[in-house]
Amino acid sequence: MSFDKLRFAIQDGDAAAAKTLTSALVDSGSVPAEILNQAMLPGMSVVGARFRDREIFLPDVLLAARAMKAAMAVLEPLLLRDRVPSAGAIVLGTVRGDLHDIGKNLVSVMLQGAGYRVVDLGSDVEPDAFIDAAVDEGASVIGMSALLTTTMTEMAAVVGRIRERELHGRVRTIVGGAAVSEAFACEIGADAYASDAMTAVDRVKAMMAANPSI
Ligand code: B1M
Repeated sequence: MSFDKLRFAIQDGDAAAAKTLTSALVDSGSVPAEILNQAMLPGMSVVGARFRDREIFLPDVLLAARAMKAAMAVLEPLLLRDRVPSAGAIVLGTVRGDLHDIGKNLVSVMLQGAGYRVVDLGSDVEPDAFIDAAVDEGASVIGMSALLTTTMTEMAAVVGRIRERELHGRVRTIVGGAAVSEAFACEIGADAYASDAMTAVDRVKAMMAANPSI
């Protein structure tokens, strides 16, 4: 079965079809990471471009997001299947004012798949809530996602609060999301940047190796 049908189901916001097609692809032996990278993510990219070009509107994006989540629900257990025992804890969330959580959820699944315990705070997370959770959970890494140019500045607020609370060097930060770049991460003093979920795992591994817990 081709990946195109699933890509179209996500673009069209058809959650039932997205779920059925993902299950069918899995049953026919397709590799979960390929389903994700060759059908689901390209589908969301098309949705983003169409929304930007005003070819579709917010309700269409919401439907596409639901379809993406329905497909992810099928893949998630498979991506987590080979999980190894916890290699450390990481606090993860989407920053204050930002409700986009699909990419953050993907990062969470990949990190869990790599053996990390993820404390997922959800979306619209206050700066100090990230830090409180890291202290409470003994997590040496805080991961932040931002999709809006208006909310990416919240990442700088978290980095600033880590310094003010004298936790710098003990709690490290990784940032990502469509609005964020390597240059921005450097500018705000974040410890790492990742453009995608797989790279996020590599960056977290490197940080955890240097500093497994606070
Ligand atoms: Co919104 N939205 N949205 N949206 N939305 C964008 C981000 C936008 C680029 C669309 C566009 O104009 N082309 C635009 C932002 C423009 C800007 O700021 N420059 C936009 C806008 C404007 C808005 C609203 C303001 C619209 C409005 O109300 N007028 C509004 C804001 C609401 C809010 O947050 N306060 C809004 C709302 C929504 C929905 C609720 C409808 C829905 C979100 C549903 C949800 O997440 N539960 C939505 C969606 C779906 C999108 C697009 C189309 C798709 C985002 C997505 O899920 N992509 C998006 C367009 C786009 O990004 N091209 C858009 C798939 C996902 C897998 O990718 O999240 O980038 P992404 O994650 C990647 C990497 O970035 C990285 O790994 C992931 C996988 O490889 N990554 C990390 C992500 N987090 C990471 C963290 C890391 C490391 C890597 O370390 C911790």
